[in-house]
Amino acid sequence: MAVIVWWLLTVVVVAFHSASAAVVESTWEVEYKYWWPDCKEGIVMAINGQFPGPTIDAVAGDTVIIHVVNKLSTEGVVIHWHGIRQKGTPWADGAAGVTQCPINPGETFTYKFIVDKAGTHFYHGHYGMQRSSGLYGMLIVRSPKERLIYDGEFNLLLSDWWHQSIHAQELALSSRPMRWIGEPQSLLINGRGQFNCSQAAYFNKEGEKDLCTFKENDQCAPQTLRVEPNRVYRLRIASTTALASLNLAVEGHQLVVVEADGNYVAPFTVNDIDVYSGETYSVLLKTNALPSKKYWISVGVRGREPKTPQALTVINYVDATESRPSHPPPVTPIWNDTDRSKSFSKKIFAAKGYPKPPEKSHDQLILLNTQNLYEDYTKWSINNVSLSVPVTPYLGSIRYGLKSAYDLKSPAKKLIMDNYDIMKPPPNPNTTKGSGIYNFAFGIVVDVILQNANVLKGVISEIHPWHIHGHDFWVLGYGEGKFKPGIDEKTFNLKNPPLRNTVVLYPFGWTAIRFVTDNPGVWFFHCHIEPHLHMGMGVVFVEGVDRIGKMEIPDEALGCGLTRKWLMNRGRP
Ligand SMILES: [Cu+2]
Repeated sequence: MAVIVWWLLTVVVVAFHSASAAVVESTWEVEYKYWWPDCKEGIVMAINGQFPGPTIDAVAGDTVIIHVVNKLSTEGVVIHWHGIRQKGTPWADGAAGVTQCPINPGETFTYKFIVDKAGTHFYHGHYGMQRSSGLYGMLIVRSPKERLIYDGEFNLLLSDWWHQSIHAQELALSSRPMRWIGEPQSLLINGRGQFNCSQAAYFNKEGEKDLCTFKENDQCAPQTLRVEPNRVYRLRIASTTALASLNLAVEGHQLVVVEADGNYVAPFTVNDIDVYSGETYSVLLKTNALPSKKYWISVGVRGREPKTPQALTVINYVDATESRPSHPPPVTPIWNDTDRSKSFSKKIFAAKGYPKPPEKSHDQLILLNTQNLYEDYTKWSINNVSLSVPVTPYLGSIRYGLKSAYDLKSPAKKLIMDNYDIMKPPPNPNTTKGSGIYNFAFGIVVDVILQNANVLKGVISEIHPWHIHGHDFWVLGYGEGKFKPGIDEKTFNLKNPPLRNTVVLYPFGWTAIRFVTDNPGVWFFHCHIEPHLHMGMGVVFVEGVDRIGKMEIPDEALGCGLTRKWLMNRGRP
């Protein structure tokens, strides 16, 4: 495979704070709207009447100010800025119950934070399963000194879509017995998909749907990417799926992966790219195919048996004479070829110039991921605790020392796993529920080993993309089977591990990450699969309790639960 070099020899990480930093300010009204994301009418959570929400386009060092007006008539809302570390502004992270109270209907909350580092990011709802209802959009932070060379760019925000409302989905998952929500009806590219028809039906494949007849201005009509020949385009890809792991391919073109989760990576060339929920990538695409033709971009499901058709859109060269692509869309790699997925993950290394991780860690967590039952409700547990997020946001209860707001007992740092067989269903299916935290001193190095296991029944272990708030972490390695403490650490990549904020935990295996507790605050660390998080698959990290105790947190973030009471009396009994 030809190595394509459009990349400068070194990439220097610029922690940039420009003297000319600007303010990017908007007011966003969040409300339900009728919409046709996949040509079938549904309701979406729209921002200022748009779905997906508006793209934030800022430059590193800028201050972003978003006034979120909750125009939902009966439910609270928050917005999380996925990939933004919120240094010094943990209350602006937008995680309900962790960093703030949900914004009440009719009320406005102002998010104000600095985007300190360039990268491809997105934002999304983080209360209940609101992300699944379409509350998301892109968040692009540009570098004032961009090292990548390209002529144009496109955003591809990928999501999955159900016809059942999120309220019905939340109830189904919280029922006893649990009712599974099933696979998504459609995949969407920039909020557009086709449920009841196929754009590629003219290839007359057996059992295929009818050819789409949408009109250009329909809400489900795909956005064509118009390109000029022999140019380089940056595709900024983000996945905000509720469930689906995805694979994206561009017919007739290779992709050079250059960025992952807002960090440059050592460039490598692929024919297609896996994208898990919570991840972002930039790839460079050279338009060196026959310019008289049109080409498919296809997005399909990996990791779960796909029952959802591919999402499609088209790349058009300006002088294309074809009316439509003359080849069928790329075939998504077979869903259960986990080795292929792992080989992709293992190609990702930090670009030159990135800081190496500290040589040693001060603390280590081994987090066993299991599916369990709690009083016959189906739950996901971490070290035998299924997270139940409290009403009073941790950031507030820790700031004001309100110790009855959450469980003071921390979950286990590691289970005694000697006898636990991760290849089999849990011998005792029952788990516990809790709201305990992991408490870290400021400025230490923490390793987390995510350990996967078999689910409740059958021989199945699921994919879990884990996302951290307030940080990037180094991905030190992946392994098969059960992690062997004292032995597997020797395999860690300490030379050029990529910095990311989301990492996949493969079935029946482990994933190791390292981060520095350099950001005082309370940070969610959780599976980015929306139903899994809803069923308790997350933990909470508290960093630098003493520093949190001195923070000036805006009262507006804390007007609920015990912090509301505390603020009403300003601590007077
Ligand atoms: Cu999960």
